[in-house]
Amino acid sequence: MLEFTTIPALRGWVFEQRTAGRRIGFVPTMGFLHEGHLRLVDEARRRTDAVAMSVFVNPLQFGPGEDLDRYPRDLPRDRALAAGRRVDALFVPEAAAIYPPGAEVLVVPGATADRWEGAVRPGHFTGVLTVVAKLFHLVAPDVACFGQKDIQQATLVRRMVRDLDWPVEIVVVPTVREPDGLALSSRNAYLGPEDRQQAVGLSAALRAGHDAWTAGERDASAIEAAMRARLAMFPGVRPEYISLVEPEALYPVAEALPGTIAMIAARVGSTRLIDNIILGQGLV
Ligand code: PAJ
Repeated sequence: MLEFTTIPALRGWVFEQRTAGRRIGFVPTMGFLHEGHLRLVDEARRRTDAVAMSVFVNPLQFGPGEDLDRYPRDLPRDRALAAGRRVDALFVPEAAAIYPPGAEVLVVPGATADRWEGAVRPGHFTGVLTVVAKLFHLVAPDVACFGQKDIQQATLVRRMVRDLDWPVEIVVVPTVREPDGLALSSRNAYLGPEDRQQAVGLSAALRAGHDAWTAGERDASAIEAAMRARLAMFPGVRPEYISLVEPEALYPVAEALPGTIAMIAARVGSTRLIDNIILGQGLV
C-alpha cells in the first residue's frame, strides 16, 4: 500500500492509474477504522481496479463545541487495517493542504441538508460536501463508496453528484453492526460500559419499527410510536428525532412504503448516535 500526504503525490498516483487504464474506487473516511469502513473498501475493490482511501478528520464539518479535538485517531492501526484489506493508496493530508489560508469557496447543499442532522448540526453538510468535492477532484474516482449508516450524508453526496453532473458512481453500502445490533461507529469509542449497553436501544427501536411494518402496519405515526415504545425500555437513551422519510429528499411520510427510511438520532450519555433502516431491507 502506498501512502501520500501531499496533493501532488496523490495526483501522480491517480495519473498512473488512469494511464494504465485502471478504474479507480474511492472510500473517504475520518479514520479510526472499523469493519464498516473496511466493507466499503471491499465493495470498491469488487467494482474497480485500484482503491484509494482518505483518512482526514475534516475540521470544516465540525461545529463549535463538537468533538473535533477529541475525535479518536490511530493512524498506525488505520494503516495496518487498510493494507490488510488491500487498499492501494492511502491519502492522509494535513489540514493545511486541504484548506490553505484564504480558501473561501464552499459547496453549499440545498434544503435536504437543513433537515435532521443538518437541523442539529448547522453547516455540517456544507463541510462534508466541500471536503468530498475536493477529494473527488483529487482522486477522480469512477466509483465512490459511502455507508448507509450516514444516510443523509450519502443522499446529499448523491444529489451533489447529480446536480453538478459529476461522472462518479455513488454506491451506498449496508450498515455493519455489532452482534447485538449496534451500528459500528468510530464514536462508539466514547461509550462507557453502561452507555454501551443502552446504545443498543437505537437498533432495537429500528427493529421494532421494522417488525410492525412487516406485520402489515403502514401508518408512519403508528410505526414511529412502536419505535418510541421500544426505546422507552432504554432509559439511558434520549431520542432527538425518530422519523419515517422518503429516500429522495428525506421528507417525512404518512404512509410507510418499501424503501421508506426509518431514522433515529439519540444521545446516550454525552455521545450522539444515529442509525436507520430501509423498510423492506431491515437490519442486515
Ligand atoms: P466516517 O465517519 O469516518 O465514515 C466514513 C464512511 O464510512 C462513511 O461513508 C460512513 O457512512 C461509513 N460508515 C461508518 N460506519 C459504518 C457502518 N457501521 N457500516 C457501514 N458504513 C459505515 O462519514 C465520514 O467519515 C465523513 O463525513 C466523510 C465522508 C469522510 C467526509 O469527511
